[in-house]
Amino acid sequence: MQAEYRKVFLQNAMSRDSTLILAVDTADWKKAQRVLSESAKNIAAVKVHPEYADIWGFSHENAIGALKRAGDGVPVILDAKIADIEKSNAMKAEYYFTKGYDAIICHGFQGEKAVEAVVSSANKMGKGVFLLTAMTSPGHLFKKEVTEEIAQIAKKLDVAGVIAPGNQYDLLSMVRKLIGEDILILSPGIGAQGGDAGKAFRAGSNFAIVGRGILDSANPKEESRKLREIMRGSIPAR
Ligand code: O7M
Repeated sequence: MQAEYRKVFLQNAMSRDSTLILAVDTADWKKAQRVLSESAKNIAAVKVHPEYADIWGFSHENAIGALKRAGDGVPVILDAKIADIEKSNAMKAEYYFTKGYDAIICHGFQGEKAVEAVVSSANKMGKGVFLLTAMTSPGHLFKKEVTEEIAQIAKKLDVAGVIAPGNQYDLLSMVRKLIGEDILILSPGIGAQGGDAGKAFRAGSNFAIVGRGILDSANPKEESRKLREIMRGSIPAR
């Protein structure tokens, strides 16, 4: 069932001709709206933290609607980083999916059963799950063995995709080997956190998640166009 969502996500990316995801990380809604509409033609999706709806003064439903309007109908991925026990994870996933988010980001370190709760909620509602296998932050505690085990959970549950650091290429290629060719890799850490889109792409990433590199650039349209070009070809014809 996650394979179905993956197909929908990929078809969307192909029809928008982009594998760039904009992280709309700004408390200023006017800025978010402006940058998103300027870069809409160059992006496949947006990623948003759950707090922004409230920060911008919207309900979740209205925030999703406003993002989609500004972004020419882009899918909205919720960066909820769900990390709880089975029952609580199921509650959180259902809550957010009911609001209208298209996909959700979930931690993996809480174990397979707890991740499965998010996956089954997503499957019931035709939504996607992206599993976090490691983080970009300096000094993160995702030891290689932990990332390996989370990647194995991703493969076993056949999630739509995983999140793997776009600034740690060895880790990225290790994740790619473990999950196989079908499961998508979405990579943050490009630009402001030192990662290079081309290197991430060559290490096995399919989608670049970029916030500050676009939001803080003098020309978001041009910056997103450049990143989109660098990532071109990151989803081989399937
Ligand atoms: O491009 P940036 O550095 O301005 O923003 C990166 C975004 O990706 C920001 O929204 C972070 O919360 C997120 N992110 C990371 O930076 N590192 C990670 O390891 C994981 C994420 C993320 O998206 O997790 C799903």
